[in-house]
Amino acid sequence: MQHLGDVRVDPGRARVYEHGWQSWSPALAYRVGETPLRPGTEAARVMNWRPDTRPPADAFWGEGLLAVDPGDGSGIHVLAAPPGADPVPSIRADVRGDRVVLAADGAVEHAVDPGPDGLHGALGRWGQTHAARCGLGPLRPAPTLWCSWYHYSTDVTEADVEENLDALGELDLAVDVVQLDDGYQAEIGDWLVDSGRFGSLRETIGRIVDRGLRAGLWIAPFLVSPRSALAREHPQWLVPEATAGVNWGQELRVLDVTHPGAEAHLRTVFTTLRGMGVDFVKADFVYAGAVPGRRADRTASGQEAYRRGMAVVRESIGDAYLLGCGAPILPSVGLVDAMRISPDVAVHYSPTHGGAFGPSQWAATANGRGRAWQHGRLWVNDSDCLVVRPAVERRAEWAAHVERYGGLRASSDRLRNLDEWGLVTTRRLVRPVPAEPFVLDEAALG
Ligand code: 9PG
Repeated sequence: MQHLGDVRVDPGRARVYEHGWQSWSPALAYRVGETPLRPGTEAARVMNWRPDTRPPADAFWGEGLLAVDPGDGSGIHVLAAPPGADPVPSIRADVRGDRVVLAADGAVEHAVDPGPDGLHGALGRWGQTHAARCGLGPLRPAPTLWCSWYHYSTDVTEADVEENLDALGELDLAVDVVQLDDGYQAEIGDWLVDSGRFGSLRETIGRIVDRGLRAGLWIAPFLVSPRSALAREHPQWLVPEATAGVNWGQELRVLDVTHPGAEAHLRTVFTTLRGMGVDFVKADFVYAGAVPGRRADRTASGQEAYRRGMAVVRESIGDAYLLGCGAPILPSVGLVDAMRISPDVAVHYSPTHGGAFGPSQWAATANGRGRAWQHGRLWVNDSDCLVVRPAVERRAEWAAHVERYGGLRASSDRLRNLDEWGLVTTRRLVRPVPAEPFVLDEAALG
């Protein structure tokens, strides 16, 4: 690591903002005496932090972005990767009494923003400038959604979608897109093969479109299950020995999009889905595409492979709306319309699995605030779905969070399970939001 300089701070008031690698990684501000969250397991490090780095337990660590508020009004220090940095550098901040010692493993720009609006103001201005330097065009506001995941999980069936389509018609909800999540596919990687348990993807999409709604689909385009037909038939399309972690009870392999056969396959998958009527894509677990490894194109880094893979997705789906999820944040600027900026919400408030930053209302809320400055600048923020059925703990707090920080508004309850409050709240909050920055105050960072 190269030393970047020292910042003098007021140890009682100073804060450090760590920006994590991908959607599900923590992006939080800490007081300098606090201990930052770190992965508890190897799977969490790969899937929720960054596969190619090991953040220290005793120092702050940002992936491509870290900010220091000295707490004395002298301005916010923003340390950030320049546009196109590959690899995105890691930035380290060690607290030594009344100094914060900064270092990075690659080129980093260091600016002092005079404020006076704290970390959020400085980060928002950094985001605005970064977007312009990346040549980002106008942002597309998100459609409103109904999503199957947070009630049905992988057990969703064609009949469940049908039931909610009926309910949407009866309940007067302003939903544009019905987005089918994980569960329709035979295997991770075999996206065009129906799971016998689900029913028919093609017919489900047809039913959505027949009702005058737009069809949305979840897919994890760079993941391959070792159990899939794809892995069996085309082992040369996988990045040798690379792992994207563990989920669905299996170790996940990585698609090598720099292999011409794999790239052609990716195009076929997305043009076929587009041809079926898919008009909204939730491209999930896409950090996998950037996992380092030996690819067919030896000149391509993980990040380069990721960008190429996402470009293939974009080209193949035409003007369908593209939501990134589990996505490396800085390398995705310009590639997606909307971005999940938090771990998953859950029925419970505190994490019950997946470690300290596992699926939970607490973690989703913390990151929704920590990345609120990105909305309307880098993309539309997806702060995760509104879930307001009676079973949801502290549901009014979650609804208030979605109302304040949700740029993409999606309902993910079984609609017939909503009581009167849940229904009124869903009607009120599932509506279009302008793709313009939120007005934030310092309370946003907690
Ligand atoms: C479908 C889900 C939903 C959800 C996504 C994503 O670290 N993990 O093991 C991990 C697993 C699942 C997950 C996030 C992290 O959820 O965010 O909205 O689409 O996949 O499987």
